[in-house]
Amino acid sequence: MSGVKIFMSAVGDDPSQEVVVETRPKTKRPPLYKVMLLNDDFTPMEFVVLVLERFFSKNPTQAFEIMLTVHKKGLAMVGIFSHEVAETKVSQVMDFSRRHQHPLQCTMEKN
Ligand code: TYC
Repeated sequence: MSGVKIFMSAVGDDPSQEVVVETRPKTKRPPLYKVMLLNDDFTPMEFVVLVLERFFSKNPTQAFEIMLTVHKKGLAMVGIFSHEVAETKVSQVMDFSRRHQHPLQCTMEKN
């Protein structure tokens, strides 16, 4: 345990009566969020591969494999990020897809 030690005197100022209370660390790690890509029947496979390369820094082989997993299983996790970064990725994918008139859906969920 790496908490702050609190020294308190139980009985007046008598140092022999001192007790040590070790607290739990108060710094909690922020939660992480999975970003998921969802399948649909209309978005072209090449477009999904492009999204994975552009917004998730996947190489062409990784991007193709993830796209195929989504196509076959219905969805796949494409990355895990802080809340702020996950929200940005979801917005970027949704905006990009909408601009190209594809129904591709991207969501985030608490890990
Ligand atoms: N199912 C789509 C097709 O057959 C391809 C696709 C893959 C769409 C992954 C979305 O997240 C997706 N054209």
